[in-house]
Amino acid sequence: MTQQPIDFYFWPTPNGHKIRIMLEECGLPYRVKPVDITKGDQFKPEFLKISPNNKMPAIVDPDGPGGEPISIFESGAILQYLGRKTQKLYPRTERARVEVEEWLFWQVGGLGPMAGQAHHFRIYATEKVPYAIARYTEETTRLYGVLEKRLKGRTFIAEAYSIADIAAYPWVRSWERQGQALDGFPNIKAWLAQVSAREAVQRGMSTALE
Ligand SMILES: N[C@@H](CCC(=O)N[C@@H](CS)C(=O)NCC(=O)O)C(=O)O
Repeated sequence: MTQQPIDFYFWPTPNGHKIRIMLEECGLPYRVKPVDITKGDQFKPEFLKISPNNKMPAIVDPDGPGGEPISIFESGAILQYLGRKTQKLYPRTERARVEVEEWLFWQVGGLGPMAGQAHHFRIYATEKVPYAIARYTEETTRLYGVLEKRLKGRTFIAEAYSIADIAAYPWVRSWERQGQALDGFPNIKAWLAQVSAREAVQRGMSTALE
């Protein structure tokens, strides 16, 4: 049976791009449903039924478990679901899976929120708050240091290219907006080049809303 398209609730931000990259990597058909977070679409009652935390990305897979539709919010949960569904980029052996999950949760609980706050206070905040700028820029630098160390002697974050790389990539790619410099992070530079070279990643970074 051919797979029906997944409804993909998207706005072009790093969290949105994680899922677009995964859909492209897995070759899954999808239909973009724009959620314009600059205009408040995330608060619409129809969207809140899918994503009660009023954030994109979210998906509705018409062909979910048992052949019934399923809706999923939170980018980490979506990446895991798509990895299990397709058996791609999410290893099945316990040791390898735990390793991917450690770095996936490191991204969704650490790098994403901290880099997001750095973006916010450096670029969008209507008030310039030096303490907040310094706090989030420095914490992001610390997290980049952790990633740099992890990538020493490795091509990818876990054993092989996985959802852990997909989660981190759109954030690290925006390093300049977070007040970071990559001069002291040669392993991150090499990793960014490896991941950027993938065609599915290039397609997944598309900002197209249809
Ligand atoms: N933990 C969430 C974060 C998603 C998130 O922060 N989405 C932002 C855009 S990058 C959003 O939709 N913001 C709208 C709002 O907060 O009102 C995930 O990983 O999916």
